[in-house]
Amino acid sequence: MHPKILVLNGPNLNLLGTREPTIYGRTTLVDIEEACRRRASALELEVEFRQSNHEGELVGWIQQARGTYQAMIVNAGAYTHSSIAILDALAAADLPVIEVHLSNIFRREAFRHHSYVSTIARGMVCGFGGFGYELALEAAAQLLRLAAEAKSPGTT
Ligand code: CA2
Repeated sequence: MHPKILVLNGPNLNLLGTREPTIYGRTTLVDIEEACRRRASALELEVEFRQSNHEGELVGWIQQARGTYQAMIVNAGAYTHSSIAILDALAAADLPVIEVHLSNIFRREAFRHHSYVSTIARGMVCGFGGFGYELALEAAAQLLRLAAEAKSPGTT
């Protein structure tokens, strides 16, 4: 069985490709999900791709991730900069987290420069649009390979 990766998307990301193309481009979230599926299959990973506009729903999904998924890729949208509830849930899940943002949050307004998610993430990809999700999958695959190798040296 392939390792399972949960890809979580926060509020307003369902609007991708339909509004504000100068900031977020013309790619839709469905396009990004399809690209993730192709990349995951090449990397021998399984992906579950979800989006919610509700903080509590995201927290619920994160709480349920333990035991089912081996890593999470998280674009918490605006909750990145505000949600201690999402941070606490991610910390409790105790799974490797890779943070993704479409835009380079450090080139934008000062309030986007702080990320609660970053305080527990293994790493962050930002500024590469939807392609960043594929880079995050590559990083997840590598993290999981290294963890498997550390557990049973010489068998992978
Ligand atoms: O760059 C990112 O991926 C963000 O997580 C996107 C969030 C923003 O609040 C973060 O600071 C950075 C916003 C997502 C909103 O997406 C929209 C897409 C199209 C039209 C309107 C909003």
